[in-house]
Amino acid sequence: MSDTQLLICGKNFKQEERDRLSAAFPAAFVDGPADIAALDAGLRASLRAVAFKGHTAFGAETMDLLPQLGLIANYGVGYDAIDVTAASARGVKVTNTPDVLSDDVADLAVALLIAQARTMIRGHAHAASGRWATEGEIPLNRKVSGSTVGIVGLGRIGREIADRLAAFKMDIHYTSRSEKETPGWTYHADVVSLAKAVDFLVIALVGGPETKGHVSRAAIEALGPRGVVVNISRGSTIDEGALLDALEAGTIAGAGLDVFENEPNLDPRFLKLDNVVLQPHQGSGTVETRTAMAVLQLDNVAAFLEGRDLLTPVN
Ligand code: 8YV
Repeated sequence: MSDTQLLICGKNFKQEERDRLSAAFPAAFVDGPADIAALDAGLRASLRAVAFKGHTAFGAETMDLLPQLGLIANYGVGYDAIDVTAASARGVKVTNTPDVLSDDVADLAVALLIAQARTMIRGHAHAASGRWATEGEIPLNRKVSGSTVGIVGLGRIGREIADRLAAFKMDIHYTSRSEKETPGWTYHADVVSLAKAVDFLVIALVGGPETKGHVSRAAIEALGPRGVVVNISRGSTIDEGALLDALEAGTIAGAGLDVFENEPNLDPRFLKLDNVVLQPHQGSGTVETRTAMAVLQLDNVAAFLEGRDLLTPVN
């Protein structure tokens, strides 16, 4: 049997993140959960912790390949790729990286909303191509300050988004599992009622089976022709087919999207639209925040392997 206790699992780990983890603990590396079965059985038997980064499923069968597994430390606040019920049933703890990324994700949500409403992608192309000088101004666009926004999910990130948009003098509406203490924002018990009441709908839900398709075709229809969807959560939280239908037909005005159902392979229908602003799931993607996430993940691994309390357990 090997004495390596840590497995770094995820091809998207940056070299410095891998180096930081393996400087703290001798570690093995795989590209993703599907590669764990191919590891030497002696190594698998010694592994006690997995540092995980990615969005491919980490399920019960993978856990069963690691008989000493006690921790899956996720790089990210959203841990929908990990079967937490299966982990709990096996006595495996799961940790995530909350809070440290909320500012960045909220910033990107606001940026997507403004970029869509103010046609900034078109504006950039117009200025950068020289057409401004030859063709004159772009068409007038749309005022953001003072409009009405609905936040779907007023958790940590949703709250940061709402606080920012309140500074834009926007009228804030929201849905949440229960009504929250707010400075007079309007609570809606369901997403269709929320969508009916607002122009901008910002999705800040957790991912996973409970929220799959939560922003339904009916909610998208309720948003109406001035409606703009912003999604920084998971592609799964909205009915993506219904969203594409509405964007193509112009039954809503547009969308600003950082997440997609089948990312990084976008539905090709997205690529033909001119009423969307698309980003490559980069909500938390600043040097500062990704460093903080990596350090928090390592701190959880260290706490576990050294027998201390976990910092940010989810089960
Ligand atoms: C990812 C995210 O973790 O935190 C989350 O839930 O979606 C992101 O921050 C990041 O893209 C690494 O996979």
